[in-house]
Amino acid sequence: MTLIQDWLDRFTERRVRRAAQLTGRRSALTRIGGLLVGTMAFPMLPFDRSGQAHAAVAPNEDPTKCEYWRNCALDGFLCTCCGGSITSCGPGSQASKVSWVGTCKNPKDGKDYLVSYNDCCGKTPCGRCLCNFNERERPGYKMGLFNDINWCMANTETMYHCTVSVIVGLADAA
Ligand code: ABN
Repeated sequence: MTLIQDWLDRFTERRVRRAAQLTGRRSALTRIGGLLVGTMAFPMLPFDRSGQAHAAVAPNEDPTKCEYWRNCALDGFLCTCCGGSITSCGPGSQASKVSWVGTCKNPKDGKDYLVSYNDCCGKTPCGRCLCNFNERERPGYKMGLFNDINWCMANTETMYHCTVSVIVGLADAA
């Protein structure tokens, strides 16, 4: 065999092997394996879930009452009395795209939590369980410090129905 034939042989073999690697069954398995290992790595990333650990409602707590700790800076109707829950709007209404965020102390652990008060929009005012807490509220000249606002303003459906109390995280997490 001449040098050129030898080189051509090796060149062709390399090309054929490469094509088989790219399109063959083994290649597909390798890719699927890589994907699985990749997606399995995500849950190990260091997300801060400390706020969520205290998001569950304890058996001795009543989120349908204004006095329930997460409602400490809420001004509106509790969605827990309006077909929703502490964190969901219930059928027929949608969570506001913007919200008022307050700080409430959880009596169980003495820690301060950021609570997002999202209004639920697109349905007539619920009219049940009206709470009006104004802790740390400031007069209406500064919107971010004033909670007597219909936060449905940025939604397509702007009618106010009720308000949910969603824990965002620990207030002092730096
Ligand atoms: N954020 C509750 C609300 C809705 C309409 C008017 C005042 C307050």
